[in-house]
Amino acid sequence: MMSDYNWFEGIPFPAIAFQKEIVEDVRNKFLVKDEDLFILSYPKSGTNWLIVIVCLIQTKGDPKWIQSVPIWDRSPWIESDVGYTEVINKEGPRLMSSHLPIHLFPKTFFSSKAKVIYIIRDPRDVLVSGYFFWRKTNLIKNPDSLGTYFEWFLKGNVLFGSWFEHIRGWLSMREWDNFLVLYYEDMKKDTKGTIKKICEFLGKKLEEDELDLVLKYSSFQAMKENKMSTFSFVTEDVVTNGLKLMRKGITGDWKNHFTVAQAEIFDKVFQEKMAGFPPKMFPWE
Ligand code: PPS
Repeated sequence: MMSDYNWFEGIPFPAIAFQKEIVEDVRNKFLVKDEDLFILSYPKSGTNWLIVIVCLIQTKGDPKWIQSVPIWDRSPWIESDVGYTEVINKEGPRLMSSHLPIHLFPKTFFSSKAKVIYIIRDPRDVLVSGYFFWRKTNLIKNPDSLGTYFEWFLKGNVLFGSWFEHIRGWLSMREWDNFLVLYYEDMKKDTKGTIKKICEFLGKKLEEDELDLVLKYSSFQAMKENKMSTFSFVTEDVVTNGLKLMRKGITGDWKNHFTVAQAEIFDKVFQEKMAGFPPKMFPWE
C-alpha cells in the first residue's frame, strides 16, 4: 500500500504514527529541561549511529543497554505519537531524538540549557539512503525511480521537508555553547576523535578502554548484528519486505547512483541554496 504524506505547515510527515496535533503540541507545549539532550538530524544522516554512540558513552562502553532496549525507547523521537507520550512522562535527564526543522522544534528549548548534537551528511548520500529506505516502508508515497525521488528531494517534497532549509535553519545555532555540529563524513574518517569530541561536549570522561568499547559496539557491523538498533521490530503496517536501516554505511555512494547530469544539477542547486556558507563548512567534495 502506498501512502501520501501527513502535511504540517508545508512539511511532509510520515502518514503513519505522526499526527499534526502532536507535532503542534511538541512545538507549543513541550517543556524542555536544562538537563535534556537531543540528537537532531535531517533523516538518513547517521542519526541512529549517533544515538548508539551517545548511549554507549552514557554507559561507559557497556553494551547491555543498547542490546536490551529498542533504540526508540532509549532515545524516543519527540515528534512521533509514541515518542511524545514517552518523553513527556519520563523523569530525569532525557535523551531524545528528532528530525524536526528548527521552526517546528519545541519553543522552550531556545531559552533552556538543554544540549543538542546535530549531525549533517552529504545530501547526495542522504538522498540515495532515503530512496532505498523509504520505498521499503508505507511511510511515504513510493517513488517509481531514483530520478523521481531526486526531483522530490530538490523540491523538498520528501519527509521532513527540504534538506537545504533544515541545514540552513539549524546551522544558525552553530555558535551556541549548547549546540554541537557533527558530520557523518568526519565520523567515518575519525570515529574515535568524534567520540572524544562528544564526550567533551557532554562533560564525560572516558578511559581509553571505555572509548574502545564505544568504538567497538557502535561499529557498522556491531550495529547491524544488534536487533535493538536496526528497526527490526518495526511492525508490518509500516514496513514492507526487506527494510534495511544498516544498508551500506559508506560515504560517496551517490557516485554509484547519480547520472552525470544529476550530479551537475545537484551541484548547481547546492551552490544556490547554500550560498553564504564558507565552502570549508561541508567536509565532502
Ligand atoms: S533515519 O531512518 O533517518 O533515522 O536514518 P539515519 O540513522 O539517520 O541514517 C541511516 C544511515 O546511517 C548509516 N549508519 C551507519 N554508517 C556507518 N556506521 C554506522 N555504525 C552506521 N549506522 C547507521 C546507515 O547505513 C544509513 O546509511 P546508508 O547509506 O543507507 O547505508
